[in-house]
Amino acid sequence: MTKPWKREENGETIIRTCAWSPPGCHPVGCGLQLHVKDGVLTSVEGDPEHPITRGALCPRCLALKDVVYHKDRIMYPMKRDPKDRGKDKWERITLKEAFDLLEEKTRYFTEKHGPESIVVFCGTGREATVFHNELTFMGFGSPNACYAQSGWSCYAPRVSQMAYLMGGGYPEIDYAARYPDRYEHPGWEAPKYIMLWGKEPLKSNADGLWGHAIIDMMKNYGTKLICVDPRINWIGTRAEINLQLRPGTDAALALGLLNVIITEDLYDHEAVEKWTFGFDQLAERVKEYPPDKVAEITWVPKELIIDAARKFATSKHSALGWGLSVDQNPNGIQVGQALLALLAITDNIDVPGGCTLGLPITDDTNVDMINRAMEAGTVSEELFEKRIGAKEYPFVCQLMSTNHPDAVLDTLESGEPYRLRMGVFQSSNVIGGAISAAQVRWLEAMQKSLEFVCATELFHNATTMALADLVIPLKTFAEHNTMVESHYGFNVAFNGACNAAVEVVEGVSDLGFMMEIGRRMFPDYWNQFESEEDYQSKVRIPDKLSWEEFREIGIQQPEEIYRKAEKGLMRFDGEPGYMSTTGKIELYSTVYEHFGDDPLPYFIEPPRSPVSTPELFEKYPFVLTTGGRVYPFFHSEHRQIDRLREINPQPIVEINSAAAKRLGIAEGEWVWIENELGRVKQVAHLTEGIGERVVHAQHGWWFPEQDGEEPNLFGFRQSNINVIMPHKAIGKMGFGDTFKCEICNIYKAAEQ
Ligand SMILES: Nc1nc2c(c(=O)[nH]1)N[C@H]1C(S)=C(S)[C@@H](COP(=O)(O)OP(=O)(O)OC[C@H]3O[C@@H](n4cnc5c(=O)[nH]c(N)nc54)[C@H](O)[C@@H]3O)O[C@H]1N2
Ligand SMILES: Nc1nc2c(c(=O)[nH]1)N[C@H]1C(S)=C(S)[C@@H](COP(=O)(O)OP(=O)(O)OC[C@H]3O[C@@H](n4cnc5c(=O)[nH]c(N)nc54)[C@H](O)[C@@H]3O)O[C@H]1N2
Ligand code: SF4
Ligand SMILES: [Mo]
Repeated sequence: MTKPWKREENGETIIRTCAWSPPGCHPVGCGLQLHVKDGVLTSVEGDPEHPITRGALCPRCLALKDVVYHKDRIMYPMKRDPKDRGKDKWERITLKEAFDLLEEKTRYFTEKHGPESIVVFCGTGREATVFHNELTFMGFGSPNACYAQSGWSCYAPRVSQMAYLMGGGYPEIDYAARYPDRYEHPGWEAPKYIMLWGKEPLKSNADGLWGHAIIDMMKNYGTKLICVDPRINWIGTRAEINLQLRPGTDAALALGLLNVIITEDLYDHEAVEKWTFGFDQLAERVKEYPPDKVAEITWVPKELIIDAARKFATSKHSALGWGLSVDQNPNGIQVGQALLALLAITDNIDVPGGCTLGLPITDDTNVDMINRAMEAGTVSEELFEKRIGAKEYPFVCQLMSTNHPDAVLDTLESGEPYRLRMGVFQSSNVIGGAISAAQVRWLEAMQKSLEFVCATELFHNATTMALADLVIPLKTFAEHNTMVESHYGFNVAFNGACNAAVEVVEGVSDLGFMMEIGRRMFPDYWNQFESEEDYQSKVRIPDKLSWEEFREIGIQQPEEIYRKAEKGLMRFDGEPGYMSTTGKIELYSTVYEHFGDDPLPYFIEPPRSPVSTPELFEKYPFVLTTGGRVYPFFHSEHRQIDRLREINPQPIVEINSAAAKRLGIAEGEWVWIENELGRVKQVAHLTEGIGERVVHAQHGWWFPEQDGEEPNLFGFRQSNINVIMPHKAIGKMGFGDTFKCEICNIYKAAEQ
């Protein structure tokens, strides 16, 4: 018998809830029980009745209380005189005054310079993300929604590829996510092999895949692992095969695997015949990638490539978990295409123990807000066309409805085609945080271009200190009601209720922020919603249940249906097949061709690499990959939470032990990581788990304990790896960056 969402026990109120943000996490919605006494959160524990997490939590949720009651938390709205930017000089104001000021500035810039002069920045996965387009188009009436990672290189590339190649549906490992009885469910099968491609789900729980589900399947059902990762990470130490590739050569490796499978006739002829388009052309293309050549490119031994291909193709069924490394690669569009081909030709799509598919996304979701905004009259088609970079990068900007990140930096610097004058930061610490490359350029460009800046935040950081004129505090997920939808709706495991348990700040939730500015700017539309809960019910909760009805259910898992293409569920017209131009999964992409790229997957070297720039590589003789996730932090967050910081006190760069020895670098020493753009300092960690020619640096580093004022800005210039990540190292179609495939030199820092 499931417990109610709220109960009294031993003088405490216990609230069952799903976790989300803030503090940051992806929309995974792990199950929590929040204990409250006299209006104060006293403890946090896992919820054993949550069908997926079953009581398991990672350290960040266990430290939730430390975030909620942290001494440095922003407790009330604050404004600052623009001449004091960079100084810790804030004036407390009321929430009403904060929104009055925001409204006044929004009206001023809209009337004087056009709504396109306002740009709304948003980062990853947090609640703000699902409202980003809506807030921009229907709150501020601007077309410029910006996710500032170069090449929009997170998740969007993978989702777009699937939309272009098969009309939607995001393939995810079948870990029995949609069954209330999970692994016991009749008809579910465990994958025989899981290939983890540049993904470490134990640490990242990325997007809506829980790493511990993989452990469950390995322990209880004998599932075996193939890891494709330049590092042997924790889960890699349990893998049967590790393909330790040179960072950024993923497309070559995927094409090599396809070569083996097609040459040795290991593919599923019926699946190919019925559900794919362009197999013969693909078969021709992969001839260019025989295993010995691929071994040379990728640094993966030929025998391992052949072994992995055979095992993956001949085990019914195999699943693939594809991670961020697919996106953070200028060649990533082709990596995704080759990986989808790998699944499709081995009949591992939408089958038990293979990869499940989400249903195609319909218009009434939050994904494409533009139609709703145009209907409500908050933006016009003409205004929408003014999105920065939309004309240059249609492959990115049409489907995402946003602007192009790299084009935004160009515009901030040049004022062309028009000047961006007002910035809103909602869930993105663009300066000295995680998202942007060439961070000092972003800082200087925004200082020059943005005349008014508003940020919603939990804590001050380099972005608020350097730029904000107005700061509005955020309620954590323990302080507001919302619905978390795993995988952003692309392959939903469940929808869960996040229940408010305590009141702490004079602030807003992301939805509350949007509704308040929306009501002021576009009352005709926004006044239809009485409250945040009413909005949730009318717009987000399936079947439009009321908030009260939904929170009683708590967790709502959609039905699992395999082989949806056969059943006509992958097309809006109900016909069998997929919603692509050809009605099939396009191994040969008519859409890539239309946008001017090669319709077939191919490998291209990263812009800087031992092969593409051998002379530069002599000077910078390591391949650099960055940003592998760690338990205690979500991007730039949590650095001020002592219990979490203790786990990872300083920024760490991983170096192979033998290579470090040659360089005279010992464990725990500060080293410089240097490239053409400059250098940053991190602490060396020596390991056998990474090849001798590769290093891995952590991302998102700043030091909340240091001076926050200019010029120090919490010391981000010292250690934040994105200070030396390049601007616009993007792919031909506009997606991808080189965060996981750069080059650098490493040497001991004189001062330790
Ligand atoms: N704790 C925590 N969880 C998070 C986040 C966080 O900041 N902290 N961030 C969230 C976000 S926004 C995202 S996008 C996800 C990302 O989560 P994941 O998709 O799991 O990605 P990463 O952890 O960045 O990297 C996964 C693995 O890719 C390997 N790798 C590096 N370069 C390459 C390469 O060139 N090719 C291949 N094949 N592998 C490579 C790394 O060594 C690493 O082990 O995590 C989410 N979850
Ligand atoms: N070198 C390198 N850089 C990377 C990566 C990498 O692998 N390597 N990964 C990249 C990836 S995949 C991503 S997605 C980006 C992420 O980049 P971002 O998502 O921009 O992450 P942060 O810099 O931590 O900034 C997020 C801010 O939002 C605030 N916040 C937290 N929760 C909420 C909330 O619910 N609402 C609102 N309004 N604010 C909230 C936090 O306090 C924080 O200051 O980083 C990218 N940067
Ligand atoms: S992944 Fe970790 S931090 Fe995120 S919701 Fe789950 S337990 Fe909390
Ligand atoms: Mo991300």
